[in-house]
Amino acid sequence: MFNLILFGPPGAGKGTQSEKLIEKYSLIHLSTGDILRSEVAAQTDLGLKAKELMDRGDLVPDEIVIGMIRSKVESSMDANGFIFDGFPRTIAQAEALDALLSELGTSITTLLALTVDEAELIKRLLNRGKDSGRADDADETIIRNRIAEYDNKTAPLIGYYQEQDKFTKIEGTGSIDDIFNRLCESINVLN
Ligand code: B4P
Repeated sequence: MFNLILFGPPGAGKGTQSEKLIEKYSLIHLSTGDILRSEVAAQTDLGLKAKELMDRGDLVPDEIVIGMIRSKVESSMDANGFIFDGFPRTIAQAEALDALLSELGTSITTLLALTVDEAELIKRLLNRGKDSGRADDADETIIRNRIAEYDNKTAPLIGYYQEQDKFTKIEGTGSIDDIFNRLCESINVLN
């Protein structure tokens, strides 16, 4: 299996590029943000717990997202592989993902990290907030909190994957197609 983590701060283009990559490489897209938003829309118990945290720009507790990912991965083990988009976001999530994949006889192939400067991230998210209906895109203070959550809890994953020799940086500014081509070049070396 080819198992890719698409990594980067909020607004780096993970969701945007995942859509294109799943089509080209026939991978299953697992976005914890999308799964959580569908739980919120369906007003499930999990969604009700997650909504307040997401609206503030805080991370949702590890146990919740790890449980969601486990059930999705286990039910798609006949796939060519997965794109993990927005997951893992903490060291505990990364350790749980490694343990789950090893239990299922597979592993992470590589992590591609989209790099975008903070001013551009804020601009993109505020722009999406004009019509996304997402409370977490609508307000600059909340966007800055999401970036702070990334800096404090998610950025330490860089070292975790560097130690496994699985970390590659990809320039995340420019046109969507140019960034897609950069990602494909890295994937084609490994796939
Ligand atoms: P996510 O849904 O993962 O949201 P995100 O980080 O904002 O990334 P997204 O994929 O949506 O945006 P993209 O960069 O593609 O998370 C939302 C919340 O869910 C989190 O804050 C947290 O509360 C919770 N959550 C999710 N996963 C979790 C986990 N594992 N653990 C705990 N909590 C979790 O795009 C952004 C914008 O930029 C778009 O409008 C796009 O059109 C635009 N864009 C993309 N590429 C561009 C380019 N090249 N040029 C110009 N604009 C571009």
